[in-house]
Amino acid sequence: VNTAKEIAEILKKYKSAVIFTHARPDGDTLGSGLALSRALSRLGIRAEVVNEGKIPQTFSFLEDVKKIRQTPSFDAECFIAVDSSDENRFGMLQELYLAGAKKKPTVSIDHHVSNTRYAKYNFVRERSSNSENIVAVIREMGVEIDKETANLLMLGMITDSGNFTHSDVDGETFRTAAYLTEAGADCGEINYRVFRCQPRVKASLYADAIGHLKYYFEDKFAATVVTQAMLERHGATPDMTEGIVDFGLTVDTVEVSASLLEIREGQYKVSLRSKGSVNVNAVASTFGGGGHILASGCMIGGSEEEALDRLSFAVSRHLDI
Ligand SMILES: [Mn+2]
Repeated sequence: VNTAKEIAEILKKYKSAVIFTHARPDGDTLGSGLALSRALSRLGIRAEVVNEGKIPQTFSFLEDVKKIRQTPSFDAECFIAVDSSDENRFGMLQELYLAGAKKKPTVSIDHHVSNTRYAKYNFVRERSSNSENIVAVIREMGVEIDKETANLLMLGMITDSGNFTHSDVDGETFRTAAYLTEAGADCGEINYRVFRCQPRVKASLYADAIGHLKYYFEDKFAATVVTQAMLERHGATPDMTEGIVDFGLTVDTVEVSASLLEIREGQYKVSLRSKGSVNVNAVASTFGGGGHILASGCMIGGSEEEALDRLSFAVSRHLDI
C-alpha cells in the first residue's frame, strides 16, 4: 500500500491516464474521477474519465460530467481506478481494464475496507468518502484546486457521508470540507441539486404515496403502495418512487417502513427500511430477497391486499409487539 505522496509522485511520471469509475456511479466515484482528471490536466497529463453506463441526471449540473466517456478515446500510458474495491466494480469495462493492466501500470485510489489491492500501486485509506483521499493526492501533487474541482470533490464528500452524518465522519472530514469551501465549493448548491431538487411529477407522486401511508402494530410499521395507475395518473416513472420508503421512518413510532411498487398486475417490488430494532434483511429473506440489516428488498406476489397482508405478517414476527 502506498501513501498519498507516493501516488502523487507516481502519477506525475505519466503523460496520459484513463480514470475508471464504478458501475451504477454515485457522486463519490464521479467526483473523485473528474477532480483527479482536472488536476492531472493542470500538470499537462492527458486524462479522461470512463464509466460503463449512463450517468444519473442528478449530477449533470456539474459541467465536467458531460466529458465522461463509455470507452477511452486514446491509448493511455496508465490506468487509474477510483472508489472501486475490486475490478468487478467497473462492470462492462472490467475486461478492458484487465487487458490494459497486463501491460500498463495501474493505480487505485479507494476508501473501501474491502479493497483487494488489485492495482500495482494502491492508496487505500478508510475515509467517509474517496473524495477525501483524492484531495490528499491532489495536494501532494502541488496542484491548486479550482472552483470546479472543489465542487466535484465536495459532491463526493456530501453524497458518501450522508451530508456529513455518517459515523465515519471525523474532524479530518470537516477540515477537508473547509479546505474545499475555501477553494470555492458551494455546499448549499450541491446539497440542493442532489437531495432537494425534483421534477414536479415526482413531487406529486410522492405526496400521493405519503398521503396513503398505512400504519400497523401500534404505528410501528408503516407501508405504502405505488400502483401502475398512480404512476400513470401523475405521469411519473418507476425510478421516481426512490425516497418514498424513507419517509415512513421519519415518524417517531415507526420501526420498519416499506414501500411497494406494482411492477405488473399481482407483482410488487418491496423496499424495506429499519431504524435498527428489526433486521429487514431477515424480513426480506422470507420472500427470497435480501440486502442489509437497515435496508432490504424483495418481491411479493398477490393482490395489493394480499401483498400487504403477507408483508405485515412477516414484519410482525420480527417486531417487539
Ligand atoms: Mn465512495
